[in-house]
Amino acid sequence: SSAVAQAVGLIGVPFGLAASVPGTCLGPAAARIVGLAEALSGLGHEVVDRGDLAPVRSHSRTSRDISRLGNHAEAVSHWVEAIHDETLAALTEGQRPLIIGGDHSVSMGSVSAVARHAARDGKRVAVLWIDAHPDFNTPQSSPSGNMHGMSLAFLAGDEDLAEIMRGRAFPAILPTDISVIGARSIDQEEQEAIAAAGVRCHDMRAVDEHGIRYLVEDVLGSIDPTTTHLHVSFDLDVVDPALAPGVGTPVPGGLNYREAHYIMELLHDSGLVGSLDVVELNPMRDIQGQTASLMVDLVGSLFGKAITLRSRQPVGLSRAA
Ligand code: NNH
Ligand code: MN
Ligand code: MN
Ligand code: MN
Repeated sequence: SSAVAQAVGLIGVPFGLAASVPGTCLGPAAARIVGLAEALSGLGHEVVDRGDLAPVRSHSRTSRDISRLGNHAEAVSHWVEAIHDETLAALTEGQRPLIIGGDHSVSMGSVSAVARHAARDGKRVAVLWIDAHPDFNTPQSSPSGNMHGMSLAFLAGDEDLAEIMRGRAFPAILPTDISVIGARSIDQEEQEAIAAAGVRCHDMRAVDEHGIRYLVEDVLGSIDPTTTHLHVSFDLDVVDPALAPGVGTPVPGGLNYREAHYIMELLHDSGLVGSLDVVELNPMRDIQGQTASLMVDLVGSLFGKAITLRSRQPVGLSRAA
């Protein structure tokens, strides 16, 4: 491994009010209990544990009422701002952020900070959203009002959702820089919005037809690392509920064990991942901590754990220069 490897900046976000089922606020605690930090340091990474966030209520009393955006929008906004600031601090200190949720609204804070930081380096951000759901709903299209289903629409620049950041603009992610892998529960209007925007969506049928390697190569092949920072957002409900029961919205027909690990291994081998969030672990729904343990194992694969030693670039894995 490289002598100048970036330290991992670990940020826990015990927030779950943007999800339908209570319990994701316990995610960071469960991840710590099953040894997340130790797994990373065991792989040779320096880990700076920045602890778990608590939001500061900083909005002025005159700021606009945003409750129409979705359930618990005010709380979501406070947390998103806190996550944004902490992620930006980690990046500014030269760390590679690893955000542990919490529900998927945490990515509104982390990815917006990544985009802001990348812009300072003259770069843009590509997002790989590994999830049973594309989370591309807006306040208008959402069937539930749950804001974890709106994160990607926020990041792509939805004008109503921008109010979550209280007017603090960040560079929106271009829809053509967004890829989804593993989707199998997509709402009607959400589907139309994804198609209209040009988001790359590799659903579970695409996994069946092409296999993980082809899809990951397609995503990586679209990224020029000299101009683009890659952020990976991993929602644990992408994994089949038989393997990962500890999530709020399980959907049958998910990734199997090797498919999930193979994505992470290929991402590691690419050397392109600049930041990661892992979200939607719900310890209240878990069985004997198996989903928490799976989470730590999957993070390990992305950070270099391999079944056997092999050359860094697998034979034949190529991407555009
Ligand atoms: N699409 C649904 C909604 O917007 C469910 C979203 N739930 C998730 N997303 N877990 O990852 O309400
Ligand atoms: Mn930097
Ligand atoms: Mn999600
Ligand atoms: Mn999901």
